[in-house]
Amino acid sequence: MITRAIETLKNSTSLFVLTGAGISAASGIPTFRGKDGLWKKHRALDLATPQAFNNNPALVWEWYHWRQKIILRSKPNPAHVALVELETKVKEYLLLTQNVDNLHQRAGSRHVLELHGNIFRTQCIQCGIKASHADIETPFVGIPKCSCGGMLRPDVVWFGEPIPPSIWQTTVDFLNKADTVIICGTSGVVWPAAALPEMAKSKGSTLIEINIEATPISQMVDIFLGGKSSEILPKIAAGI
Ligand code: BV8
Ligand code: ZN
Repeated sequence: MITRAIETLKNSTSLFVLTGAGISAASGIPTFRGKDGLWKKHRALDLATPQAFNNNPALVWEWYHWRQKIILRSKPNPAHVALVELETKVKEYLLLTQNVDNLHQRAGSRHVLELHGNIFRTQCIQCGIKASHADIETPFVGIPKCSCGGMLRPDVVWFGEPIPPSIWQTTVDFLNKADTVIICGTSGVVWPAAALPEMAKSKGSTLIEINIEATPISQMVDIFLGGKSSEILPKIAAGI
């Protein structure tokens, strides 16, 4: 099957790659739904919402601070690095990540579209200004503030919040012309990202899924590669 994926990608002129938490698993970042998942310990679905932040901003910030520390102690893994190589081998390439961990950027990927924002960026809820932010050296000392005095929030898309329209438009525009789509390390249950494989399929793209287990989209993909993305993606990148 991996040979078929390599042959397909050798003939691709526009490649769309969608990644989820699974691609960062090999870096030691807990996924959301895995056995050590974020949802379990910290009921992420209850914390990654505007309501949770309005009710208890300090608790939500503590959770993000904890995640920033885990991520900064980690590093990009061979799957992230393989995508940097893949980007140089295809004429048109777009990497859309659902992850907020900045690991694709740290690996060297140049064109990363962040569907759900970035945990190392903040936005002021008063004046709206965005800034990079990772004060993890200190123990959590409370809610960060903007120079205007407003409270800062993580610049991520919470449940119930819309995807930034420009990000979604860029995504759909590229998907409409992509001849091949790689879906890597996502459980395919979070919307609207979960709608993308079906959209690509309806446009006639060839779908390649990389996951350690089957997902709700597995029955619609053309090539399913069962296994770890940190083992499969380097083989693909080397074969093209
Ligand atoms: C919106 C940022 C509308 C924050 C995140 C019912 C139907 C349809 C939609 C909904 C519905 N009920 C509610 C909704 C909407 C909701 C939603 O989809 N809920 C889900 C739970 C049903 N969606 C939203 O709210 C979205 N917004 O709909 O807005 C709107 C429009 C106009 C105006 C107002 C509103 C916003 C969703 C974004 C949420 N934010 N992240 C943060 O991170 O703190 S989502 C968060 O969870 C991640 O970013 C990620 O996207 C998602 C987790 O998914 P995965 O990445 O897939 O991770 P997961 O752990 O689930 O799976 C890991 C996979 O990897 C597994 O398959 C595993 O097998 C695999 N794996 C593990 N190891 C490896 C591996 N694969 C390969 N190699 C390995 N080594
Ligand atoms: Zn401000």
